[in-house]
Amino acid sequence: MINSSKKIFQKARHLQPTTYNLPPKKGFTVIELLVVVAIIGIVSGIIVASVSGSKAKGRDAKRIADISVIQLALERYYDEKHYYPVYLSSSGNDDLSDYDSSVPTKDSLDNNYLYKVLNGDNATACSADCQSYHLGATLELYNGILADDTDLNSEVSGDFDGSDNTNDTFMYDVLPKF
Ligand SMILES: [Ca+2]
Ligand SMILES: [Ca+2]
Repeated sequence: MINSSKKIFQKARHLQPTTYNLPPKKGFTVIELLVVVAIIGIVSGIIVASVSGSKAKGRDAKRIADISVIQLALERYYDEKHYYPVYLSSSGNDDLSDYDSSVPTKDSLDNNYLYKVLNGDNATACSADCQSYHLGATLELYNGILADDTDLNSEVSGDFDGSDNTNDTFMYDVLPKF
């Protein structure tokens, strides 16, 4: 073992260092640096956009879920009183949130959900003993659920326009389920 190590050492001593004719070292050119900076900018822009897009998607999912929660509470209210509350939340006495304070009335960005009581025809204004309602939330991104929502534009004073514009307005709106 010691002998073979010695032999290897002796062989290694006779090896000549190898030299290569490498071109002289150059730094990056300004253009190369600019290209790298531009690529980093584009990549980080894509990452930021996808992260903020997924956050918006999450907020929209919560809005859609909240609308279902509100609808269920509205039906419980209706079962008891045989009419829908005039407001989701206000200082008045006939509010859904007075009936059940756990029901969400705002999204995570503090925007109120949209709500208007209507008569049973879904086309005329109602102020008491209301038999229908129009409920909605503005989504941040297009969502497949918009293909099957109500899109009601009743033109009743105080009601919101439930129409969707596939470019910029994603208004998820519903009427009573039953
Ligand atoms: Ca729609
Ligand atoms: Ca709509």
